[in-house]
Amino acid sequence: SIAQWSYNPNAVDGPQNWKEDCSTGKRQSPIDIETAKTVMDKELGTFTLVNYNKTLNKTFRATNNGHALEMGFPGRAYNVSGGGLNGVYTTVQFHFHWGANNTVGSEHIVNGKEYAAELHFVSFNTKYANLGEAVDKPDGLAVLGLLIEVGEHNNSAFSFLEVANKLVEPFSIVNDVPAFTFEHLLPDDKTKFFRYNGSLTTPTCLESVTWTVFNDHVFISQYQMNLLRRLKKNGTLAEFGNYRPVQPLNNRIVKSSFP
Ligand code: B30
Ligand code: ZN
Repeated sequence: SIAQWSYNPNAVDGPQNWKEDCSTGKRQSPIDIETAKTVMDKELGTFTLVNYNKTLNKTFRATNNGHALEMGFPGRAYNVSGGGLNGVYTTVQFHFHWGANNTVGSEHIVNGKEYAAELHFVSFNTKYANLGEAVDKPDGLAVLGLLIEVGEHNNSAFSFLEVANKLVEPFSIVNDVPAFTFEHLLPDDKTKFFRYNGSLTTPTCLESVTWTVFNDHVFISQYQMNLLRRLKKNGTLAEFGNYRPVQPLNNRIVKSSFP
């Protein structure tokens, strides 16, 4: 089925009217992380990020998938474990969410504060055969979320964003992006993070994600931010961005790895 959905808040297919788990779920994402209500959990420990510090002899696939800029990776080279995750998760893609201007664009917000963009490293639990098998399981996915601010300095780790110039039209693909090192995209301090059980932030909003949102932010330049804003989906990505509004916490507890 070709389910139609958009980020237009006033449209019949906008976020308020998304169907399936988006409307019926009780562990939906994103959320507002109210730091005063988080509960520290010493057991969360630190992440083991296999090959995140290496530039492997590979190429990545960059796509405008119609709702975001996504970088896909072949094979199962990049793994995430530790950090309170049960088992080993293998990274399949990362993508960005952003806004029409720098005051909006992140999906998660912290104490009501929105950031200009958010990066999601998406990994699936290797106890499942593939992403498709994992995507509807309660422990199927682990997403690492990074809050992005627009800073004065140019962060060369994000220079791959130049590929956005070739991804302006929806469903464009660039297959031969030279591999780069993920570690430089992550905040220096990876020991401070928030943890909760949530969902995919796009339809069908399946409730399969163990969420990590790092406490420290990363910076991109205004020029790099504007590269993301060039992507089109019938014009609506530039107009409304591609971030979902925050969802009810319900009875969930947000843990923190630090006091
Ligand atoms: S997110 O990190 O919560 N924004 C998916 C993974 C992570 C998030 C959202 C969605 C996902 O795997 N969706 C199903 C597969 N998608 C591919 C994709 O990720 O781009 C197919 C699709 O929707 O039709 Cu869009
Ligand atoms: Zn996302």
